[in-house]
Amino acid sequence: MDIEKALKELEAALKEELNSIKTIEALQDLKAKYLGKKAELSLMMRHMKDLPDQDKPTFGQTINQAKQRFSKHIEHHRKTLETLKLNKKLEKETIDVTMTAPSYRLGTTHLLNQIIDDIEDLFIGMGYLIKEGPEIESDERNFEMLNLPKNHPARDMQDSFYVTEETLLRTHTSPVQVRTMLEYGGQKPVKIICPGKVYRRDDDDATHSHQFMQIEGLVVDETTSMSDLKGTLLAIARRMFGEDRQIRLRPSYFPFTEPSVEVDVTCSKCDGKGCAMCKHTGYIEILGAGMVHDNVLRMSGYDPEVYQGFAFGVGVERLAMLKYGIDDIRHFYTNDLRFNRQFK
Ligand code: FA5
Repeated sequence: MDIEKALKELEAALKEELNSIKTIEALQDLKAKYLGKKAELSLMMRHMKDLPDQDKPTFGQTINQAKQRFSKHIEHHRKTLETLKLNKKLEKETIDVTMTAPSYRLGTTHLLNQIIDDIEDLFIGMGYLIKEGPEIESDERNFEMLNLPKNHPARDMQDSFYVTEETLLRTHTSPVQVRTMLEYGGQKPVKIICPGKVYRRDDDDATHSHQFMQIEGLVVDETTSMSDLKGTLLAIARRMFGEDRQIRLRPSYFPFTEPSVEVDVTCSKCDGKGCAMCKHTGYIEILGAGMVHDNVLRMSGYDPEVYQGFAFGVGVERLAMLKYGIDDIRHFYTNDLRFNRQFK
């Protein structure tokens, strides 16, 4: 058998067949046909045993060289196929950078968080720390340690959601006052604001929600006076409603402060002249405040003979409603994006 001739013919046949191979899978089959165990090349190898010993090495070498050439042809074709496939894929995935892209609306910080951020910014600038407390609070810290013992009639001012007999969803941010004073061990001055969610069993209407936000403020040291409180409240009023606002304090009652005050700000709509928004009084009520009650200081470890302090608590929704003329508190929670997007 003329092995050289046979191999040449086989190689020519392989090359011919390769021309019509268009897929990797078909190439795989062709490879098996020409280089597999049952391929002609492998069968030729079997003839080796019939050859005289001196011819065997040349015969083997010739077959192996043919094998290498066949493999090369197949591999070369594989690369060509892969390049074609990749090019096709890239062609399909071509990006037209000149096309106009769909526009995405960016979200905005919720108005209530904007107000909180703004007030935090104001108070951080005055050296206050920001403190937070849990929304599920003990009856003791929410009421008792704020001078509201069990069965105290003033508890009716804040109708509550109890979780167990001794725990409830906090009705105000004032328990964070207690937590901080206890943490400081009655030893060092306190200067904090505490923003957070609070809960009351109030019926939802245009101005009341069962869940709302408050920001509490507390300063305790050896010299704090009512005039410091008034200056601080004026700073809040001006930050929220404009630099030309004035405030007035009216006597009020909170069990945890003595004296207690309600704070009104001159109406920003009529500039204090009287209009529908301020019910023709020229003033709008914005928050409750007072000097920390001796009992509260004492219960949290501060000696009222040495320390005194002021505190205030403001409803964030109320501030936002007054600032932007929002007529219904429910807008804050119904998540109508058209409402939210107005406050970029
Ligand atoms: C308090 O919660 C006192 N802890 C505030 C305080 C702190 C006074 C420190 C003195 C010293 P009051 O119950 O008034 O106070 O609530 C404060 C503010 O929360 C109100 O002015 C109002 O803006 C807001 N608020 C009260 N109830 C609701 C409600 N159901 N929905 C929305 N806002 C409310």
